Amino acid sequence: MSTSQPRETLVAPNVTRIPNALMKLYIGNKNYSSWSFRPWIAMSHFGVEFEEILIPFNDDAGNPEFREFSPTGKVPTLVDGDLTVWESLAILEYLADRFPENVFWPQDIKSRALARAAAHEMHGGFSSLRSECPMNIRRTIRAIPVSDGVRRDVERVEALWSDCLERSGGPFLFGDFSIADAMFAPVVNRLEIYDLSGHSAVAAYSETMKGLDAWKRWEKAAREESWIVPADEA
Ligand SMILES: N[C@@H](CCC(=O)N[C@@H](CS)C(=O)NCC(=O)O)C(=O)O
Repeated sequence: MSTSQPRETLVAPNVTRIPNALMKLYIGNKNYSSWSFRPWIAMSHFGVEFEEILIPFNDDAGNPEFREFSPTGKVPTLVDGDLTVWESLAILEYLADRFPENVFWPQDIKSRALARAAAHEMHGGFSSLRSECPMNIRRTIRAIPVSDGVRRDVERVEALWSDCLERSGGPFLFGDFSIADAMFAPVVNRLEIYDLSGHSAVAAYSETMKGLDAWKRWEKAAREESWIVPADEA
């Protein structure tokens, strides 16, 4: 009797098989590219198969090569067959539509509304925190002088995260991992490496995020990179 298994049983249950060519996710340096980290961690967490194409920054802002696949000249960019999707949050929304069996957003309508509000707030806000405190996975924890704008951003993150965690009961912002967590992943790194918060909800949530297998894989790869972007070494 044959001992071979039907193919389906050899596939991890959370891996979505894509019939044709793999989707391509173009990203920048794992150590610094905070926008790239967002769709990457969600796709990796949910087991969506994709081809990662990493093109390192060759100057402070990016790489002229990004223009070859991205209409904005920025990463991340997702290419799915003849479709190109730019903007991290639009990519995540597309994935939620494309793979409805993976629950990218909370299922409850009110929680979903709040998760979308949090994700959009991250996408369009926190400009002081983003500009003064770049994501830097390899950096060892060291405080830097920060503006009042950064302090206000951190207070808002603390209030938002503690409110979400209290409502949902955690361990992620809306209970299970969702797009909202993917959007805030780089903030977890920023609060830690610049020693910006002593809030207990931040500490607990950060441990949850850093415990994700997908986080560990991104972090390992970032530590193995050797590119240095001086503008992001605050
Ligand atoms: N709003 C965009 C921001 C993308 C972005 O700024 N990406 C950076 C890398 S993390 C980039 O490609 N910079 C190149 C440039 O600005 O020329 C998104 O959400 O995807």
